[in-house]
Amino acid sequence: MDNEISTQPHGMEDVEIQEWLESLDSVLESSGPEVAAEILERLRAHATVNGIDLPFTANTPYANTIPTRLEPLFPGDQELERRIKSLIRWIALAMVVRANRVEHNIGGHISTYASAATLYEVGFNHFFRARTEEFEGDTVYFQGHASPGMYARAFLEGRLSAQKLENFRRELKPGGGLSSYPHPWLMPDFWEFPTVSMGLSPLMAIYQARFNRYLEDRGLKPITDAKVWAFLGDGETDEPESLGAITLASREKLDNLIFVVNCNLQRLDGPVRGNGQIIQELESAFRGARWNVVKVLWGSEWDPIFERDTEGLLVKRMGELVDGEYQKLVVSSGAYVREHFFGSDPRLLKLVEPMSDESLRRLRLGGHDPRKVYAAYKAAVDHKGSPTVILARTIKGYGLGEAGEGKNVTHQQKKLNEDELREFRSRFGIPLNDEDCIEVPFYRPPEDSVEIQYLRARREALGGYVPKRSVRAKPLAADHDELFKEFHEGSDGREVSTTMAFVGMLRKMLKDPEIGKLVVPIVPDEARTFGMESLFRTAGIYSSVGQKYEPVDVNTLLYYKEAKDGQILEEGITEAGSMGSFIAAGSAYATHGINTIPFFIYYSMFGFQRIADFIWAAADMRTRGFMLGGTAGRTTLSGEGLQHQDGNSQVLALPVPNNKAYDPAFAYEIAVIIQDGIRRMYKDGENIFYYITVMNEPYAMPSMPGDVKDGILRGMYRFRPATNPKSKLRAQLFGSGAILNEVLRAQEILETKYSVAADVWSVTSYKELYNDGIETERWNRLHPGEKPRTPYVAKCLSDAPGVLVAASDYLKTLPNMISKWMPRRLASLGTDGFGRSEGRAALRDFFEVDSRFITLATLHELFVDGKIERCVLDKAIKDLGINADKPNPVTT
Ligand SMILES: Cc1ncc(C[n+]2csc(CCOP(=O)(O)OP(=O)(O)O)c2C)c(N)n1
Ligand SMILES: [Mg+2]
Repeated sequence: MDNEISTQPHGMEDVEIQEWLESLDSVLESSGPEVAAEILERLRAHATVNGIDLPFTANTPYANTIPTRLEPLFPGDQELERRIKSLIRWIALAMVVRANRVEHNIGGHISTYASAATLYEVGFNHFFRARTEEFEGDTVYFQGHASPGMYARAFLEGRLSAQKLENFRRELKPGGGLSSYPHPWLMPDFWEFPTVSMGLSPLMAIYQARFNRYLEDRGLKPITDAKVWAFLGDGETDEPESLGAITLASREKLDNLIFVVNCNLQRLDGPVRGNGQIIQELESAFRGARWNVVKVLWGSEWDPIFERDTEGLLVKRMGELVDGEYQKLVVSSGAYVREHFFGSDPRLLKLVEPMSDESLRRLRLGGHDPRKVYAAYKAAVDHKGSPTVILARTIKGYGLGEAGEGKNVTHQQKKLNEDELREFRSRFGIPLNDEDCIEVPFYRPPEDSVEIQYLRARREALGGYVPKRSVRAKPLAADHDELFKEFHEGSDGREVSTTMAFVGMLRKMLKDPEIGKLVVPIVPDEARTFGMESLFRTAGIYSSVGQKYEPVDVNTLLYYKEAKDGQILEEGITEAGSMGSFIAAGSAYATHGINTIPFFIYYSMFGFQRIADFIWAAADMRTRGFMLGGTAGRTTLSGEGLQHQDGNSQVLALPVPNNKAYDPAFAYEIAVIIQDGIRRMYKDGENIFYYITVMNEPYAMPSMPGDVKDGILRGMYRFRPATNPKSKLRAQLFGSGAILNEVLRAQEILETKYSVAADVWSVTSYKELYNDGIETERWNRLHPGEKPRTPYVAKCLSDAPGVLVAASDYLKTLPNMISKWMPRRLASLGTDGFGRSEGRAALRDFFEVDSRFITLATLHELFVDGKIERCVLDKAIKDLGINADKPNPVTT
């Protein structure tokens, strides 16, 4: 095992090693740890030069990182803090037990908080600074499953009523309840960060800490020593996102970031690493990534034993055990510990000879000892130059005894029987008699009790209560008619893509006196793909160290300019990380009171499809801003094939309730959507965010045909009516995004070749139309006595004659889902199926969404209605060059 330290080097006398150790001790004493470290480093280099092959290890021994002699004095009243913590333990447990008595299987977690109580309480009493007028405050990501503990504390603080606690996990009860986990959407005055989808919060915290530096470097907020704390489970670190961004944190020297990993060695089903050591594994990962790692393994009761152990036997023994053994040991009797742990070596046994079995049983782990935890936190906040991770050993279900302490089933434990409740009560000294305690009341000492007074005083000293969410940014004026006007006028025949049009708007927004500074462009290594490289030079790419090299392209106009006050967040190839920045920037109106407006532009297939859960968390967090899915559309992106061609994202955006999803075709549509979005989010304070697909197919951008703004925003408007509305053969064609041009071509073919007069509608958002439809239906259902309302789609089409045909570059389900509000049957064309490596024309033929297929679908609808003869249809298939026996793109 990596952390083994040998006590019997080959052929070396004990006395020799003792001499080496003593001289190191004396250097430590006389010159301090830095000099001692320097000597060791020199020795290591010297050994390597002389051919000694030292094995690589990123691990330190299985021991506390901070030696007892360097522990700071604990500044609080330890006994009082213990009593407060015990009360919180009781209330947190009571919430879960009571909730499950009323509603069987309502759930909740006892054992997570039980193991983490000391980790949180030391933070609450001594470290977490609240947001105040004068100070931005620390940012804390609370582990989702520990939420009962946070509620219990807020109850003691007088911030949550007993009724709210009673309704834990029963939010729909009269008077409201408490959400199961941290959800800003559900408790917007309390929770700031959704953390319960495991693995998201570590990454979000890293990007939050980096964004804080970005705001400082760009002069948008003062430089402070505010910290970002993230509390995670050890099992949670298996999620790839958890450790996925840790090198960014060290590269950026984020010493404003502290991870606390609650190492109870268990996850839901059983041990995290039964056959290994999760703490050592995490230590090497974080040390390898150049984090400052602080291990808090053993409580103060162990200190005298270590002191007696001059041979390093104890550390060696500790390094030998696997977590599965530890899990058993820490909840076993003193006699068992003596036999199975110390009994492996008579010298070890001797170390604990003076101790009774009872005192062996009471040897605490580091994460349950406030003094050790305080020392670790203090070291973390004082540390400079790199982020810190604290690996704190605890017991899952601490204090639950037979009800689940350290047991594999403990994660799911929600009920305690009478004996177990009494035992828990006694163990933590809750002042309730045998009878009362069975009711598991939310016991709160009187307001003037020392406990409540102390608790309040500590929070007062730290600026107020945590967690607490408030919107602190002032609304913008958001008067941007001038800014967006030019985009209403079309491109004068010049062929541009909607991406280029968007980049033009972004460039202009960056110069705007009100929002210029607030715009945060975010890109995951795709700026050139989107033609954004001109912004490198003008806006600069953010780098906390500026630019230490002369870029290879310095002589070109658009050189790669990195700068300390650069505005663009060029994240590299990480959509997840970019989303972390998007969330930090899009929630800064609350976290920092700053209205930063993120524009995150990325390859559309790698958004909702790849990082949907981050998007869901962003939605929960009331994040504001614009996500732009670039190179969108299954047939618009040519050549790239199955993995890149996106016909999905507009569908995948449907489930996110507060996400506005648009598939615009023209520059003026984008301008209208963005201008209105800024107004809604940053002036009116709506908790929405936008997803806009932009394409790379160039075509002439038309000017806005009259005042269609309302239609653009609501989801559809008539873009080009038929020239001959009196025609006998009529149709309504619906197109979106780049496929709108195919629809317009079909309109022409239908008119010139088949005498069909078609109106063309631009459908900018099927999602908006769908939401309007279901809301109207709902209202009508609930108000049968009132005049029924009409869905917007139905209103638009009330006097629109003819057959109905829709075509989009996304799944057919999009048009289909609004067809029920249309006056007649709808034929839908879309791009269900895998993409292909091909050019646009071939792709549109393959997926049957080009002008010929739209024409055919229209004629077919007319045929079904008995308006045209079969022979017209047969001839059309031939004339249009359609292969009727081509394979079905959905299944090939
Ligand atoms: C992404 C995700 N997958 C699964 C779960 C379900 N889940 C909730 S808690 C848990 C175990 C947590 O173990 P750990 O991270 O060690 O936390 P502990 O409770 O031990 O502190 C699991 C699997 C989840 N919340 N999120
Ligand atoms: Mg765990």
